[in-house]
Amino acid sequence: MKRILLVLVLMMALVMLTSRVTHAEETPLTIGITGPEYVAPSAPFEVVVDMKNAVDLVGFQMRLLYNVDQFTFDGLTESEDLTDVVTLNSNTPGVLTLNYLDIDVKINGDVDLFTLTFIATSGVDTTPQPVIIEEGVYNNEFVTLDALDVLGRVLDFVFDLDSYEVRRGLMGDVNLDSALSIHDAAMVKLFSIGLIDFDPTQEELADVNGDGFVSIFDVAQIQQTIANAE
Ligand SMILES: [Ca+2]
Ligand SMILES: [Ca+2]
Repeated sequence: MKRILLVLVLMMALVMLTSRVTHAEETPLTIGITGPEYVAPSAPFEVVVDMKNAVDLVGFQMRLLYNVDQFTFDGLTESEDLTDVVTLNSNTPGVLTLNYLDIDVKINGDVDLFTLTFIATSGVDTTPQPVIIEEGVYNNEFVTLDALDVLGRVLDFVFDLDSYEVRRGLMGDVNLDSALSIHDAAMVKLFSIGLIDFDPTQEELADVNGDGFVSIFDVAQIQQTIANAE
């Protein structure tokens, strides 16, 4: 009887040990996005969709949504980290469906997936807006190959897309005419020496070098940008 108990205890210990190994905490596969903090009204801008903590990944299918009132989709450029073609369906405004598979190349670690180009609608909007979010109803899938080259689904993945937001406005364009000119440079100069007032939107647009202050350095950068455009 004692021996049977001992065997039972040993078996239980073994099961617990095994399950601890199998369920070891792993950082989930995360799909994220990076891009500019401000985007110019009516101008194209790029956001990079990346993947973190990939383990022997060979493919994915996912559907992403964007706000058609704020942005127009203007194309996809595939990352050099990918070895096959990303198939994109963007026929429905506001919806991007993406597919990728290359079973010959395993993706590991942190990689860029693709760059999406959007065009912001006109006007200034200092309220931060998410550019793309996950389509939660869609069956998003990520596919791995194990050591025996057996295909498997990644069940533990996270979309971190709506934490990235942009504000619409052309940096330096403090007179809000959607163009950068010497009038803007002059106004920023007058504000930096306290001769005129700006509203909060103008003050944010005036800090073109992003150091938190409106100064003569911003004026110089705006003048440089105008000179380079000529
Ligand atoms: Ca302007
Ligand atoms: Ca500044």
